[in-house]
This record gives sequence, C-alpha cells and structure tokens, in this order.
Amino acid sequence: MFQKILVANRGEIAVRVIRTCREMGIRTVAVYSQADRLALHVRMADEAYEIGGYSPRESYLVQEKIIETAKRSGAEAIHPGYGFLSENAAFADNVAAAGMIFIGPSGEAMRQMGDKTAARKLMQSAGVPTVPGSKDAIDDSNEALLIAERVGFPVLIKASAGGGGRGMRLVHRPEDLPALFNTAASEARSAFGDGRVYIEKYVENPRHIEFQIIADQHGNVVHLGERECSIQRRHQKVIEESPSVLLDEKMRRQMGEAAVEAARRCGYSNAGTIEFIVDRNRHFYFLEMNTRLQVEHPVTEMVTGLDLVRLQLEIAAGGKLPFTQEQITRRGHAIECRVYAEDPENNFLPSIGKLKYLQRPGGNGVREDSGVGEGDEISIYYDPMIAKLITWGASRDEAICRMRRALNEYEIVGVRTTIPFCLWVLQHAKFCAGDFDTHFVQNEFSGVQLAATNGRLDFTAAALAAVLYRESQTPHPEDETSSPAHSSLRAWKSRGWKHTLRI
Ligand code: MV4
Repeated sequence: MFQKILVANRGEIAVRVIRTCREMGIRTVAVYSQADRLALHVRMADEAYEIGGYSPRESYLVQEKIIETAKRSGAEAIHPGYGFLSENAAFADNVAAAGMIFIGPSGEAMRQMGDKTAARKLMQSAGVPTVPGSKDAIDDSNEALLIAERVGFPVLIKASAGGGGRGMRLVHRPEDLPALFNTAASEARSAFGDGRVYIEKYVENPRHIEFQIIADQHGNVVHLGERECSIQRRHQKVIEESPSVLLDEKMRRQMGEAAVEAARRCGYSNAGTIEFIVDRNRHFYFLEMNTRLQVEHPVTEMVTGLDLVRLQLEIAAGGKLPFTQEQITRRGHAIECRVYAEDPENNFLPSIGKLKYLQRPGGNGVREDSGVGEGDEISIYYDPMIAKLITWGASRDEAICRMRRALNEYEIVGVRTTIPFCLWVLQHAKFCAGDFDTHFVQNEFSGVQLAATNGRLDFTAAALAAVLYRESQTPHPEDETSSPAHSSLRAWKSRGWKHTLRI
C-alpha cells in the first residue's frame, strides 16, 4: 500500500479522501489555492502546499504544479477527487509519466468514455442498450434530418465531447433542425474544441438511474447497485438515493450486468459510474460513463457498508477486489441531500458570505460530509456546496423521516441555503410515493412553495442571539452597527420576518 498520496482537490471530497487515508495509515499531502489557506482539507492533511492563485485556473487545474508538488513531497500516487482534473485523460497520463500512480482509470479508458459517440458505439457492440439515434457523429444537417425522421421527433442533439447535459439541443420539428444543428455544432466547437455532435431520440420524462461499478486491474468487475438521481435542477443533482423504488431485482440484475459489461469493454479499472435513463415503459438506455468517484458515492457506501475510497486506493496499488458480485450485500435505504449556499426563493442565486454560525445535524443513521466549518467563507471561486447530508434507514420511509429530522437540526447563519428546498421535496406526496422523473423540480417547483413552509422562529432567534453575543464579546472597533450580525439583522428585517424566520 502507498505510504503517502497527494489529494488534488479541495473541500468536502478532499476531506473525504484524507479521512480514509488516515484510517489506512497513509500520509496525505494537500494542495491549496490562496483562497483556501485556512481550509479544512489543508488543516486535516499531514502536509500542505500552496499552489497559488484564487481561481481554479490558477491552482487546482494546473497540472504541472500539482505533479511537481507530488514529486517534491514524495507522494507515490495522486487522488483527483471529482471535478477539476479528475476526468482529464492527459492528466492521468502525465501522472503516470512522472512515475506516480493516478488513483482512477487509465487515460485510455477515460478518453474512450469521454468521447460520447465512441462510448455509444462501444456499448452497442457490447449489447448494452443505447437510445435510438445516429451511429456516429453526424456531418451535416441533411444527415441529421434523415436520422431524426427514422427515429422520430423530438430528438436531442448532443455534443460528442460534452456530457452532463452541457450543449444539448432539443428539436421538436424537422424545420427547426438545420438551425439547431448548426448552433449545437458551433457551440460544441467553442466550448470543447470539438464540433462533433450526434443525435438521439428524446426520451420523455425519463428517470435517471446510475450504477456504481468497481473494477480491479486483474479483470474483476462488480457493480454495487444503483443510485436514483432523478431529483435534479438544471442538471444539478439535488437528492440521490439507493435503492431506486423503480427497480425490481430482475431489472437491477439486467442493468447491473450491462454496467459491468460496459466497464469491461473499455478496460476500466477503479471506481466508475454508468448512467442510464429509464423510460415510462421501464426500458433502460446507456447514456454515458463517469470515470471518477462521484459526489453521491456515500449513498452506495451506506447501503453496502463499503468504503469506496479505500477500494480505490487498494485497486490503484494493484490489489484485487476483496469480494465477488455474489458477496455484495445491500441493506436498507440511504438518501443524500446536497446543502448549497444558494437562495431557493431567489432562483437559486449563490449566497456567498461567511458562515457566521453553524450547527450541524448528527445522531443515529446520519452522515455529514463537509469541507467547511463555522467562520469559513463561501466564496465566488468555488462550488457553493456547504455539505452533503446522508441518512440511512431500514426502509425508505425511515431514511426520509430521518433526513427531515436531520435537515431541521441545521442552524446556519450568514448565507441562505437550499435546506428549505430539500425539505419541500422530502414532504412532497409524489416524492414520498416514489412517483417522479427528471422533470420533477421543473414541473412542481416555482419558489413560491417555500413561503408556505413553517417558520423556525426558535432557531433563528437563538442563532442570531448567539452571533450577537459573540460579537458583543469582541466588539468591532470602528462601528458596532456595521458588524456582520447587525447588517444581517438589518437585511433580514428589510425582507420581513416572514421571509427570514426559517432555516
Ligand atoms: C437524454 C434525455 C432524454 N433523451 N437523452 C441530461 C444529462 C446528460 N447525461 C444526458 N441528459 C439527458 N439525456 C435522451 N435521448 C434526457 C436527459 C436529461 C436528464 C438526464 C439525467 C438526469 C437529468 C436530466 C434532466 C434533463 C434531461
């Protein structure tokens, strides 16, 4: 096993990786931007090196600085987390060329799956169902029209180099196709440096269900079950859970086998995710593969009892999977809510500022993964996620009730959060009945719903009192009324108590 690794990330995922390393006796090296000088991941690592800048462009995305820092510190391997360089095939190759191990798949496997048309073709040859559409990238709008007429409108134009919903175009009518084809292609060219696009029939009201797979470097591949990720807003996942209420054991086995086959076909090793959409007739189709550890991996950990980061490290070090498919057991139900510093009453505008006061939930069946603490700034430089809250229950109902309970335990002063929005989903009759698809938020939520949820006067008053008390102990030298607590109190009052006395 490695003695020391570098974690090329920040925030909660860097903390997540460092925790497992601690448990395994592996020393950790953090890298950080100027904005993250005092960040939790920096404090938790055994060593930390500033790599400059405030923006990711100047820090977490600079391959040379990260590789150089890893070499200098004597790290044997680099864990990329998610985002940043995690799906950059050249980075994986460059880490290997520098004589270290990239904790993830090979650059080659990443390249194959990063090219969405190549991935589609590979899956077709493997017998994994894909959405009806073009065989390859399409050259012009005439060819696009022929394919669209064959599969039937509406169709989606997708960028070969895209993914995650970026650069998609929905086309309802043949006469709109030429123009939309051209804008999609030119947008793809400027966004990804690759103007190739392909066409799929548009699957209406799909559910998004993804399978966690894990593969070692000795040809062993297993899946760890699914995650239901249909509750999302503008391609940003809000709530994920495992298992999905939609799947029975037969469908789970079929999709799981398809996921394993997908991983085998691209020579995959390490942790990965196969995304599927499932239509109203419960037909499933491969969409794309994510060649990284994902944000929502904890729900899989909670139901399987496994530590995915530990498995990643063991596999990267050349170890064999310590179990077969038959030995994987899943127990109970897990749900994850992403708590963002965004204002759900104001079109999810990022709510930047200092976390002046922060009480976290806890107790039975509750896990919180976070990279920030009280006193930290939620800045414009990074994703405004405050925490991932994960609950486990013997049943889905228990996991939901526990999640509501845990979300209500949060006391956050300083930024607005998506907690009221998560609570709104968790008490929605359709969500509770398992009756939802990827359009749930778009169809059911407009923002006004939150005004109907109850105030939390007790909490807000107590939290505000705590902030005011603290500031009274260390008064602002210049002007007491310009203190953060006073200005936030004024801001709250100006919006009316009705809008503020709520988590
Ligand atoms: C689709 C689709 C319907 N039909 N493809 C969005 C993310 C990217 N991975 C692919 N996406 C979709 N592809 C066909 N042929 C609907 C979506 C989609 C979606 C997928 C998963 C989760 C949320 C979504 C929200 C809107 C659209």
